[in-house]
Amino acid sequence: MLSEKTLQALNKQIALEGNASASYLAMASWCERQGLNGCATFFYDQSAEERMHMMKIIHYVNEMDGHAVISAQGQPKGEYDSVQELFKAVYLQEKSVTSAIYELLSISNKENDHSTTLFLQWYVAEQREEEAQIRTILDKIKLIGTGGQSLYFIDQEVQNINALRGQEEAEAEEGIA
Ligand code: OFO
Repeated sequence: MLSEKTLQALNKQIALEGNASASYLAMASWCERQGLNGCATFFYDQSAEERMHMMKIIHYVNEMDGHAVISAQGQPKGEYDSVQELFKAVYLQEKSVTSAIYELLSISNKENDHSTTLFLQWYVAEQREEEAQIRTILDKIKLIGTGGQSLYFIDQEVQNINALRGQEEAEAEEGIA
């Protein structure tokens, strides 16, 4: 059974994950129009992941006899001046989701809600990985610079990350990782 405070915070997190999914979808669409196919694939996949994060919380809340509420989402930002600006926005977005997860954890701790605290551990690890991945991309973007073919090389780097991610997922499915 969830306390009212925890339920409210979890419902807020459902909205945040849903917003993140919509925001990544808009970014994917922007990248696709720019011919950045590696980046577009990255964000389409990321959007699907965020939706999965949202779904996990919805199922958890309902399993705990709460009521998972789905709130309306505003239109996500769909235009960027550069791929650099876009990835900086992603990093800020992920950091704010991490803060929201920490906030949720401090509520569940205060409420002695061990089940929710345990449930949230997965999100803590996920956020750490996501932030690290975006920092890696930002570092590469900085190294590549803004020269003539920089967009091509940035897209290639992100495509390499997609390939690695696909490989890790396949290994995890086979129980290797
Ligand atoms: Fe939901 O993983 Fe980031 O935001």
